Amino acid sequence: MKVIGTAGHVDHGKSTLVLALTGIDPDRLAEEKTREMTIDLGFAWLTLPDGQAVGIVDVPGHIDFIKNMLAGVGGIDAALFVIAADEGVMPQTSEHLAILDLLQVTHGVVALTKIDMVQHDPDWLELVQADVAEALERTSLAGAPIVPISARTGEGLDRLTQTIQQVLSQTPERRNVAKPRLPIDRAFSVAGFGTVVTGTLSDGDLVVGQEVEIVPAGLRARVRGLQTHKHKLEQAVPGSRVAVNLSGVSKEQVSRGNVVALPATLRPTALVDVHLRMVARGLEKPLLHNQPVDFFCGAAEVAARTRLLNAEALEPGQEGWVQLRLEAPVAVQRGDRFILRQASPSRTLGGGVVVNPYPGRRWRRFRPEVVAMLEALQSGDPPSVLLQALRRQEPAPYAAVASASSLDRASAAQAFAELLTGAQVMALDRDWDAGQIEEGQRLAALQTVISAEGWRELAGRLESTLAGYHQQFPLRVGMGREELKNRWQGKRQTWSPRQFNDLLGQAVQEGLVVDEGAVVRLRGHAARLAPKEQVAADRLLAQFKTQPAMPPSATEAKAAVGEDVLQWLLDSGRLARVNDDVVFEAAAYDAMLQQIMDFMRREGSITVAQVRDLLDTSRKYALALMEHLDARHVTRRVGDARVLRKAEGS
Ligand SMILES: Nc1nc2c(ncn2[C@@H]2O[C@H](COP(=O)(O)OP(=O)(O)OP(=O)(O)O)[C@@H](O)[C@H]2O)c(=O)[nH]1
Ligand SMILES: [Mg+2]
Repeated sequence: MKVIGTAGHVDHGKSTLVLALTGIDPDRLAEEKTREMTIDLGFAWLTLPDGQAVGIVDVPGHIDFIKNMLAGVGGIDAALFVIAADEGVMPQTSEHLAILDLLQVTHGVVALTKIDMVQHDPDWLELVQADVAEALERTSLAGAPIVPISARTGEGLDRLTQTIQQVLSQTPERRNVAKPRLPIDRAFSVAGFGTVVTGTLSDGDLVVGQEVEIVPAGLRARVRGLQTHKHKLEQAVPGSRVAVNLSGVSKEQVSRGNVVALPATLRPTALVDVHLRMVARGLEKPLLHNQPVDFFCGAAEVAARTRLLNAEALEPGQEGWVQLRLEAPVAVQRGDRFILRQASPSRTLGGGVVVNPYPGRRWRRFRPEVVAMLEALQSGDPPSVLLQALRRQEPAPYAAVASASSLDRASAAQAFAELLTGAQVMALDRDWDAGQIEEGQRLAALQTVISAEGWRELAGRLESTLAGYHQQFPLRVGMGREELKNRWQGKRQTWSPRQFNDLLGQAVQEGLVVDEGAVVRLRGHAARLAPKEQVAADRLLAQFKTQPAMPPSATEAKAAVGEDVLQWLLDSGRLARVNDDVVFEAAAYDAMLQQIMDFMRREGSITVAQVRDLLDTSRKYALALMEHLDARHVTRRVGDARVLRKAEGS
C-alpha cells in the first residue's frame, strides 16, 4: 500500500482538493471548519483507476502549524504538492518544498489548482507553470509532473488521478523486515473500544492479538483491532495508514511521536549522530555549535542541541556531521530522515538522515576518525561500518566492536564473516576455528580481533621495536616479554595477557619473530660475539666443563667475561641459571637434573645431603638445585627431604 501527503502554502486548496478527489473532508475539527483552515493532520483515501487504494495525509499550510505538517509528512511515498494558480509560489510553498527535499521525497505531483480563477489570462497560467518548474529545480522533486486543475469545476481531476497512479507505480515497494513501526500521529479514544492510535506503518506487519510496546513511553499493550481506511483487518501491511485499537493503555499514556513496535525491537535514544544538510537559502545566520534546535523525526518532535563535529558553523547549503543531544528520548533508527528547525523566528534550518542512533558517548569535535566512522555508517554497508568500529579500538574483543558499530547482532555477525572471508579482518585467538563462524556464541568469545591494516601496523611496530633492541643489545638473544608488551602496545592501550599472546603468536606464525620463552627476537637476529669475546666465552665454558658440579659462581663468571657475554651465554642456552649466583653449564645442568629425578623415582625422596653425594658437589650447589626445583614446582619439601610433585611423579 502507498500513502501520499499534501503540501503547499496556506489556503492554496489542499483540503478542498482532497475532498474533491476522495469525497472525504480531511478537516474534521470544529475549529478547522469555523476558521476555514487546516490546523492538524487530516486523513482520507482514494481508489485509483487501477483499483489500488491510496492513503492521503492532508497537512496544514499555515506556518503556525508547521509542526503538524512535519508530523504528517514522515511516512509518505509521494507528495501531492498543491500550488494555487492565482498566487503561485508563496513562502510555505518554498518551505514545504525545502522540507520534502530534505526528507528526500523523490516522487510527487504538482496540482496547480484554482485554474478557474485565472481563466481570463491564459498567459498567466503558463508563467506560473514555468515559475513552479523553476522552484522544483535542484530539489528532490525536480521534473515532477505539473497538472493544472480546478477543484471547484472539476477540470483536470481525472488527469490528476491518472498522474498520481503513474507516479506511485514508480515508487519503490515498502520494505518488510518483520519489525513493524507505527509512528503515532494521532491518539484518541472511541466509546466502547478504548484507545486508538493512527499512523503510517513501516518495516513490518501488525497483527491483531500481538503484544506491542509503545516507545519511548515504555508501555506494553495488545493489538485489539486494526483498520485501514475504515476497514477492519486482521493484519496491516507496511505502507498503509493504520488505526490500531490498543488494550492495556489509556489515551492519556500515548501521544504523537511515540512509536508502536514489537516488544524490545526499538530502543529509545537521546543522543544521535546525523548527517545534516542545511537549507539552501533563507537563513540570516549559519547554524552554530551548541545551538538550540527542534528535531523532527517520524511523528516526533523534541528540543535538542547541536554538536557540530566537523565545522565551526554550517552555512546555508552546507553539509556536515552533527551529534544531537535530545532533551527527551525518541524512538528512531539508522536511516530515518529528520528535519531541524528553530522555533523563533520560525525557520526550517536543514535536515538529513540519522546515521548512528546509539553513539553511546559524546564525540570529540574535529576528529577525522569520528568522521570516517560516520561516513562508513552512512554508506550503510555493514562490513565497512564494522571495520570502522574495529579500527577505532583494535585489537579488541569481538563483542566490544559489534556493540560500538551499532549494527544489530545478526548484521554484525554477517558483516564480520564477510570481512574474514575477504581477509580484511583477522581473529587471532589461538583457540579459534574460523569454520565455526556461524555460532554467535563463538564470536562473542573472541578476544583478539584486528583489521588486516591494523595488523600490518602492529607488525611494523613489533619489527622496529625489536630491531632497535637488537641494535642496542647485540649480545642479548632477545627482549623480555613484559618489556616487549609495554613497548609494543604503546601508551594508549593496555592489552590483556591473552591478547598479547595472540598477537605474538601471529607474529611467530608469520615467521616475523621467534619466541624463545622468556625473550622474543626477530627471526634474523643471532647474538654474535666479537672474536675477543668468543675467546673469553670459550675459556669460561671450558672451566665450567672441567668442574661441572662445582662451577664458578655467577659473580666469578661475570668478572671473567663481562656482563654482556655472561648474559649471552645464558640467553643462548649455553649456561643455565639456578639462582642469582649459581650457574651451571647447560648439559651438566640437564644431566644433574636427570640424576636427581632418577634417584627420587627410585627412592621416593631425596635430601640435600643425598644430592650432594649423588652429584659429588658441595652443599651450597645441592641446596641451590633443590630450591630451584621447588620453585619450578617439580619437587615439594617434606621435612628434610624432597619428593616429586604428583603431576611429575605420575
Ligand atoms: N476558485 C477556487 N477556489 C478554490 C479551489 N480550491 C480551493 N478553493 C478555495 O480556497 C480556499 C482554501 O481552500 P482549502 O482547501 O481550505 O486550502 P488549504 O490548502 O487546505 O488550506 P490550509 O489547510 O489552511 O493550508 C477555500 O475557500 C476553497 O473553497 C479551486 O479550485 N477554485
Ligand atoms: Mg487544508
